[in-house]
Amino acid sequence: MTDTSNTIKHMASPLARQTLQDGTLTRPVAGVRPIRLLPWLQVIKIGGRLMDRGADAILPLVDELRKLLPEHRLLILTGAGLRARHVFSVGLDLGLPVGSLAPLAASEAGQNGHILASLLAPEGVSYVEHPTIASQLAIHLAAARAVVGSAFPPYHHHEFPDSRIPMHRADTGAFLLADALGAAGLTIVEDVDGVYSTDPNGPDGQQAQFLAETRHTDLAKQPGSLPFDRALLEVMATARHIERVQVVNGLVPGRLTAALRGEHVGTIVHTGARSA
Ligand code: GWN
Ligand code: ATP
Repeated sequence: MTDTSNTIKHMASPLARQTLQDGTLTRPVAGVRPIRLLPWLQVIKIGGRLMDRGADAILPLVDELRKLLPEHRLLILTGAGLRARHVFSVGLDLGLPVGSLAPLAASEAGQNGHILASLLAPEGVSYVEHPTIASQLAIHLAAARAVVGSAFPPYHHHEFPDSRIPMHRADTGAFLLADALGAAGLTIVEDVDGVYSTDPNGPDGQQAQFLAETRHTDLAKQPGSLPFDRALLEVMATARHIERVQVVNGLVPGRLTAALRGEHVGTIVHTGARSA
């Protein structure tokens, strides 16, 4: 009988003998900054509320996106808008758990993506599914200058139980993806000029002050509503790559183009990420 004991391979692995619970032990291996997977990619999140406004808002934006294609390679992610708010109110009235509400709202974001992709189809732009974004984005962006997807994170029934309304919505999903891909930037396109001290369309709108530049930590201290998910501020705190996000008004032609060229035309929000 052959003695195989000398040919058995022992894999040397620095994490093999340690608990993964102790950060001080894993840090030498896990503490390094991840590589940027798609460093040339610009991610654009289009607000669901813009899509809700129909042709008047969508067609000029489609025109602007079309003209951006020779200059940039884009992942365009869409939000859910008013239909998701309606589905939340019906679902909450029926007592549905948050893990059931999340995919219902997510599918509205997907529908907006399908609409936008259809309008950009003559330029070779298609809607790509969540699993395709996860594992085949590079090949799709090698074939086309841009693709469209849903901005919602695909958490589904994996609940974050401290809220009855899904707390990780389209803005958080877009940021998580942009940071995970190590994208060049993220621009959030809204129906307002940027972030104000209070909702400019709310009852105290007269007192709303425009914030041209701010930090995620300052916004976390600001009470009241924001034009994006509050959970976005949490994920900004632990960002690895995306150092700033610009929130711009998609109802004003040229703002998105200027933002992608590095101009300051909305609200710049600084995140917790630091340049290497
Ligand atoms: O359906 O518009 O992806 O890209 O969160 O899951 O609720 O799904 O449950 O690849 O996986 O409605 O069917 O739907 O928007 O999310 O997609 O057309 O399993 O391409 O099948 O992670 O698109 O959809 O809603 O994004 O955000 O079939 Mo839709 Mo969404 Mo399509 Mo996707 Mo969810 Mo898939 Mo998914 Mo579900
Ligand atoms: P979705 O997340 O579905 O894509 P959206 O981003 O298009 O939707 P909202 O999340 O409603 O839309 O955000 C935009 C709205 O936020 C604006 O129309 C504005 O009235 C409101 N808003 C609330 N608080 C503020 C604030 N502090 N500054 C600016 N806008 C605010």
